[in-house]
Amino acid sequence: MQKIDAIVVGAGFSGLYMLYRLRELGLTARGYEAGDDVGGVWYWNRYPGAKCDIESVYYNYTFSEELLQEWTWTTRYPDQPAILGYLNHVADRFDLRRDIEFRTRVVSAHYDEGARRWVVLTDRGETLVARYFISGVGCLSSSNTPGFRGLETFEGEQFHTGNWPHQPVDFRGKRVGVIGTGSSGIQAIPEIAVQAEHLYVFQRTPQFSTPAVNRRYEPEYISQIKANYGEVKRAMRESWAGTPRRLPSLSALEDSDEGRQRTYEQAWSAGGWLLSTYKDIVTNAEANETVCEFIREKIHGIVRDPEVASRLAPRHQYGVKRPVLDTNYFETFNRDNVTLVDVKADPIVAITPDGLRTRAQAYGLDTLVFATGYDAMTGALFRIDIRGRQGVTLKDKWGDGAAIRTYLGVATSGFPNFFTITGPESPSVLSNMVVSIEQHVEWISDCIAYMQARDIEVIEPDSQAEAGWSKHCKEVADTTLLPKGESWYTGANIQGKRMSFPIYLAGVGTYRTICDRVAANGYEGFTFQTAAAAAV
Ligand code: NA7
Repeated sequence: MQKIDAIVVGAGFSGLYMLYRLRELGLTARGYEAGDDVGGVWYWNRYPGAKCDIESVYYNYTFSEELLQEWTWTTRYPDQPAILGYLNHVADRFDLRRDIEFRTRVVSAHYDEGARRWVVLTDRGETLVARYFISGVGCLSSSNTPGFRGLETFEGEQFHTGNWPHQPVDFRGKRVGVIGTGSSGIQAIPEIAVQAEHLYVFQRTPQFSTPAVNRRYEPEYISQIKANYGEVKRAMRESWAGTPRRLPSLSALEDSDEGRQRTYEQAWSAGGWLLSTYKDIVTNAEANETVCEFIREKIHGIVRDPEVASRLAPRHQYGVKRPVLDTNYFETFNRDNVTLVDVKADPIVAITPDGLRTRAQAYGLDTLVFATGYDAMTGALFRIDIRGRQGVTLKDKWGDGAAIRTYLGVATSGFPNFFTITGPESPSVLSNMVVSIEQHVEWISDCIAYMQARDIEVIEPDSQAEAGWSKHCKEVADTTLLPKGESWYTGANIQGKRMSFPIYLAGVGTYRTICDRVAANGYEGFTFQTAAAAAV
């Protein structure tokens, strides 16, 4: 049985940087990754059109000035191959692969209270003992394929966007069905439509999507950013969402009708989300409705068939389901080879050997694409049998009707020396993930360095501090429209999952200040034990 200092699960943005920092501290660390190589979600999400909707120049690590200077993004929004290329470059540059076991899943991690160590078992039968157990599993990495009746009988090819083959899929001459119109479906649909003989889009909930207006970067812009990365980095870290953009101080309701129209038109033409057009888009239902109305009108302006346009026009509030950025999504429904099927009105009853059957009709299909999303936030953590003190599983503590409880979204009581990078109740998916990941990794490694320097062996949040954090997280979320939405944010997309809103919404700048204050105050809210087991 091998003994090491730390085990890190996942080799995406989180795992790679965590390994780098642990190595800097002189610790022995091992990473485990189910994929063949580095990349995390960007390793698996290879579907046509897969792209990040944070602008490239902000979607990278900022810890190394040399890395910032030597890497050059070519387009405003990075596509999957570009991001995977970047992460491969990082892994090579810092020689990280030598500490990672690929094609290996962590099956279980049990805390041994006597030894004060995590005993970790992999699907290759390897057992390791480590002081620290660190999750870099990501928030959107446990894919969800609904249990449609007859799924296994389908005789054509089927794919999930979150686990796409390495070779391009050829849709030419095929009748293709895409189920799901979230970010993945909306990115893939225009790309598949230009190849397929016919594309059927099975939509349950229409989604708000605005143009990305992706483009190649001008070399002058890149030079300017590179010359100012220090300032850009500071602005990202102090911001709400992890990009330098600031929220305006004007309410949508204070502006005139013409002013609002102008603002929304400008934002639509510039590309990107319309969330930060006014200060109260996600906090005030009336303000929110003004932007919903604008986007619905745009959809009616783009889609020629008014009936199809109506079916594509969302009725929920903008932002309560994650809004999407697209390239030619609504335009795609003007093509003769594309059919929109409303599966809320006419639900899917079964997958059949030769296609799919809704209540009213049968659709012959050669290829089925599931763009049906993820068991977000907790799904990937629950896939591992994680047991803390007294054998309590993380699932017992957080799942099956119990509520998620964390301290700062980075640790949870009863699970000593267990850290969750961008865990539930941190800003995570409502921020630029890379900024949040860097902040968590740096906070965790500083904490470990603090412990090592003081001969502290065990850290664990106390349950009162934890209850306080969860309450605060909920209070902040309740000032917005988001917790009531039926979305993967709240777990409403997974049958039987308890609805909650485990995302800290005060913004990455505020969150960083709180985490830094906790550290500066000797990690207040945590308890420590020294090697001699005396509480300090
Ligand atoms: P999402 O955003 O969860 O979208 C999943 C889509 O699949 C959504 O349209 C769902 O409809 C639909 N869905 C899920 N289950 C079913 C069933 N049973 N029948 C029909 N349709 C279904 O996942 P994505 O992969 O697109 O995006 C996830 C995130 O990754 C994204 O937000 C970015 O942050 C990156 P619903 O809306 O639930 O009615």
